[in-house]
Amino acid sequence: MSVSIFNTKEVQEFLNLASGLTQSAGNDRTKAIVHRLLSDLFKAIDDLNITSDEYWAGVAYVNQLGARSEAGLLSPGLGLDRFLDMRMDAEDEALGIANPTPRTIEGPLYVAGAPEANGFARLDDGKDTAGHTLIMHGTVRGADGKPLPNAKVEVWHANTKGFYSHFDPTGEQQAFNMRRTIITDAQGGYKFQSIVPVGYGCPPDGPTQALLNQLGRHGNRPAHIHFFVSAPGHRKLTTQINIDGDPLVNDDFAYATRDGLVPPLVERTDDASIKANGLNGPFAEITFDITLSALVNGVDNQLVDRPRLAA
Ligand code: MBD
Ligand code: FE
Repeated sequence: MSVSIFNTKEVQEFLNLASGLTQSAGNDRTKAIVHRLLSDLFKAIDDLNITSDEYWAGVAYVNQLGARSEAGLLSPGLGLDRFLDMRMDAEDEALGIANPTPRTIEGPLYVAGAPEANGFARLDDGKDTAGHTLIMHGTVRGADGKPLPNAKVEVWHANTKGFYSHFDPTGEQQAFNMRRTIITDAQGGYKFQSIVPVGYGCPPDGPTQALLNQLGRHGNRPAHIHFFVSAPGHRKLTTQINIDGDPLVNDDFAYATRDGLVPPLVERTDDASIKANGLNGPFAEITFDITLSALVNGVDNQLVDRPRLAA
């Protein structure tokens, strides 16, 4: 039996009451958001005839999500991170702002406080012996197209098991392995040595993967490298590159792949290249230039403040 009570005066007044709209204390913005989300949930329960059993499974699910700290993982999995990016892109388009290097999602695994280096850094500690050496470099440019010395390039990526330091269930990685902050040199250049990462997979026994299973979806990302790039007079860029050739490049559960963010990966086997990089064997090379956008009326109008781990 299906009933529909959402539009009754009784339920509408109840929503106002439960959202605190009848109280002078509290926060008006919170009240407006809670009123809207609660109303949408009540309406969905009515429209879809969501059963009590389904509802309580949902409550238990939210608890599991918190217990496993996976809210920040489900969010990109359901496309919400990508949607927020789409909104920022649309805002930029409306303002006539170009982003020569596209933004893409931050993801849940950034850690503030990585060691800083000038111009060049080695990201990995050499202990991931399955790793294929990677040399990545490029020039950071300002909105005027000129190279930006002293720009800050924050970079973080996973190891060959798809695990990030500080979030590695094996406990194998030391703090800030494969995380660095590189300050660009006088020519706006950044460069790092690391290993080619492997794609991330959601914890197979976790609540995010459980919901994805219900949706008939996988929970894997192509191999990728994250960046925050910032410089005075410019907006902070949050982006990633995907490792070219990864079979999931166009099938990312977190929807972070974008045109312009899959630079070619070139295998270098010649002695000259190996010697020029101080290496002793073949390596992969990625060249990736980054162009920032200017502040808008003197401010970064899209700076994202979110709770982040700081070690
Ligand atoms: C990641 O490494 C990531 O970047 C995102 C968006 C989600 C899960 C793991
Ligand atoms: Fe990631």
